[in-house]
Amino acid sequence: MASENEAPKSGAEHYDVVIIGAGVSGMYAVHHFREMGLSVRAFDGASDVGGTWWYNRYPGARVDGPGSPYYCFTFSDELMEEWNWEETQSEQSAVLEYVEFVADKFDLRRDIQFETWIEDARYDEATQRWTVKTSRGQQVTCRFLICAVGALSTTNVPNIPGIDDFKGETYHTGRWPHEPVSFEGKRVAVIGTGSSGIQAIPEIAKTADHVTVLQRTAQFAFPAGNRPLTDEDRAQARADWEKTKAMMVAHPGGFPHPGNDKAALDYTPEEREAHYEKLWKIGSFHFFLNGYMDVATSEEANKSLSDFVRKKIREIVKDPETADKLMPDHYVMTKRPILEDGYWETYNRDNVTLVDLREDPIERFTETSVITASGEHPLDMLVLATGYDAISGSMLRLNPKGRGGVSLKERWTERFHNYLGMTVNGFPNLFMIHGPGSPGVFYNMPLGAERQMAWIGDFVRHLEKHGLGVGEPTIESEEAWANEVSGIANATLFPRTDSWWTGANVEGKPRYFSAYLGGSIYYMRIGDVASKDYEGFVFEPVRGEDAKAS
Ligand code: NA7
Repeated sequence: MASENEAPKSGAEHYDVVIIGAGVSGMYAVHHFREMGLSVRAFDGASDVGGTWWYNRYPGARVDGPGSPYYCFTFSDELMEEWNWEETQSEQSAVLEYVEFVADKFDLRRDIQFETWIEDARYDEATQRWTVKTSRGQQVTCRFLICAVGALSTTNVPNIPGIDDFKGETYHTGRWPHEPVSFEGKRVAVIGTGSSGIQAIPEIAKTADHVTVLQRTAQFAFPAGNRPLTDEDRAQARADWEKTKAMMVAHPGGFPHPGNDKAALDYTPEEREAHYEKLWKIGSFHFFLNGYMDVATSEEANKSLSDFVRKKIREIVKDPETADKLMPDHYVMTKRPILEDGYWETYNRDNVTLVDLREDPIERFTETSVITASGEHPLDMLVLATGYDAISGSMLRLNPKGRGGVSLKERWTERFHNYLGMTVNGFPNLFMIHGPGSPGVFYNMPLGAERQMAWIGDFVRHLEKHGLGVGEPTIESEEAWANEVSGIANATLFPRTDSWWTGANVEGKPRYFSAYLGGSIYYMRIGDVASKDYEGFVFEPVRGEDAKAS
């Protein structure tokens, strides 16, 4: 359990490193900088470690990537030896237990203060230090500010007329209560059919009286292919761990799979169909790891896969009208690929109704119902599976103030200016983890955090070695990085679809594809910058004794 919730201390506290967030990335940051001999303090609004995994307790929540045992930290071989993953697509509770185990093993909580929000973060040019103010009234200064604030943590709550008047239970999947939620005998509406909605809907439908799914965009979803891991699987994973880690580092997404250079258009339609059938049976992320690489770049290749999935949906969903409403019409993969377990079959149940909001939009909520163009749907509960102000949203919520008191919100009006996906001009010694301009959500996130933190650690050593106080990127290097990020994205179909990757899910947000799609190339690029004496950065010498690390 959380142990570091002591009352605020009087006077300012000083650390070398302040870490905002104690999810997977923030936890590793505590360990990494502590190992470097720096003084460290982390803060998190939650009551314990885990970040997204602490908050997302909705029914059906599971790892929806390539899965266990490789969605994990790699910095300690003992973790692979000691932790027994039970399934390939681990449940949320299993991932949370794992991160708690890591926190115990490395005594991370000693340097983490929970139930504490950072209300302000401000750079002081005279001392070359950041000062953060906490919700507990503390003032804490540091030389290095690590923003491990989460790429999927600021919830997106729809602004629908009357939604606040609704008197029934209302839950967002990203802020699910810790107490059990019963759906028994209840009429439940779910808004949202992204990863969270598609995981939650089948579970809710098992016990609810009725489920009304309010769908804005029909989605592609692939079988999760979850299976138990056996003792043999675990023994094999342990025996191969050294080799596996090297594969993970080399792989574009950070997973232990060989690279893939097969192109759909090099095969006949029959060969493609047979390959897709095989992958559909295996499930998990194999469509992306072992599928055809041109699906993300060629309209024709993309259509071969999207036609296949549409056919599968029609085969599973019995009512043709419902199946019609479930037909996705965007390029497959250009919204976050979704793994499902019984989602399509759920529409064969008598207690589930699908409302296509494109044809039948929501007009408003009342105290007891939602009214769409076609009529009123009485409700006892509303589940918002409406996602996040992703990638950039949590940085903007933090809204640090850099040189001259200029806030991130002021700098990020048109675009999320950054260099290497980690640093921002005017915000010296501030580092973002999994921020815009980095591979972030396109990469195995614990491994990505480790690799970004290794780079930041080297940056800190560079400052120490050369008697420098702070470093930050130039505007020119930010522009060049923006061109690089967009250049890679524009060679794919990803920017052509409205998604949280492009910021289209949040009103008023700059709309462009902000992730670095180059995968492992990213880590070569940042290594290259370091090896060239941090090309693209400017540095200031340490300004007097007061400015030195405490
Ligand atoms: P997502 O993938 O952003 O899904 C949110 C869903 O909610 C999606 O279907 C949205 O439709 C829908 N949505 C959002 N706002 C509205 C409004 N106002 N009206 C109707 N429907 C709306 O979030 P998830 O939580 O499912 O997944 C996020 C990641 O978490 C996921 O990739 C995993 O890695 C874990 P849209 O498609 O925008 O039309």
